[in-house]
Amino acid sequence: MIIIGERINGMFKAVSRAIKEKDKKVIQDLALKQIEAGAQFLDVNVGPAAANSMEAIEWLVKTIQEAGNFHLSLDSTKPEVIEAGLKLCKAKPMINSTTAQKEKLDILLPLAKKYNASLIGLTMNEKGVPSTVSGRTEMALQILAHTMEYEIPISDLYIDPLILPVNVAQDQASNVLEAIRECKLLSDPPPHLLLGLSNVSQKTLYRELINRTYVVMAITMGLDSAILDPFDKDLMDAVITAELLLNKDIYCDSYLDAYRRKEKAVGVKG
Ligand code: THG
Repeated sequence: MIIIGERINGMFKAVSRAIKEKDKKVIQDLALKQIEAGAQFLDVNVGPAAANSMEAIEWLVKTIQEAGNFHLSLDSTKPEVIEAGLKLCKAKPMINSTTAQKEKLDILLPLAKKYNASLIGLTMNEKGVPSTVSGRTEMALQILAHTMEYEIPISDLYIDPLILPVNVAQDQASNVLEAIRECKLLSDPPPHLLLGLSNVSQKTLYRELINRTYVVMAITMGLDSAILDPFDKDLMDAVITAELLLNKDIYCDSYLDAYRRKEKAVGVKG
């Protein structure tokens, strides 16, 4: 699994405050601790409150890279904010994200190419997120076709079928699972499949249990990457165990430790 740490997001009050007050330590601690916990990428989102998002993302990227040259996932709906971050990235970055809208693809695919970045493609367009499995799969196909046209390797494409909170869109959780399975069949080799896992449990009780259960179900369907909270050790252990049970790793009594050691030695995969 490719793990993208979700914690550097202005949605969290501590991060939003750190951005406002230019408190480097809060951000650098979050970066180092997420990597230590097993994240291979760090999602970087200035959040809704940032007064100047260009300046905020530049400060975040510079501040994080003072702690190490980590792979960053630049999370913004504004291409100009993403590009401001891309210009500063030292390790291969990820663009988070494009939608299936042609106008968006025609801006973000050239950016991915110019900066040799991976790209997350959300299965949505100007009308929103489709509620059916086939709607999501169709949009994934549009993103895939454009990626090929721009001659960007499919190994750099991450399709995100967009999981919604189970307390407001309960029927969507199973549709997303089905969409993951179908999107894996769209090309050979297939694109990566990614979720912003914590969305599923926003404002629910038993958040950790819902996240942990859903990630295992999604991995069974072919999920191979997720934006999640790497500080949730039970969640990370569930991810590692799901991959073991799908025969992606060799069993040994100390497989949890062995996986963590191997991840550290190998660094980023895919
Ligand atoms: N797909 C892609 N990118 C994404 C998402 C996605 N980026 C953002 C988001 N979704 C993934 N990241 C988070 C980060 C935090 C939370 C959920 C998803 C979260 N935050 C707490 C909350 O809302 O309850 C904040 C609590 C606090 O303030 O402390 O749950 O789907 N490509």
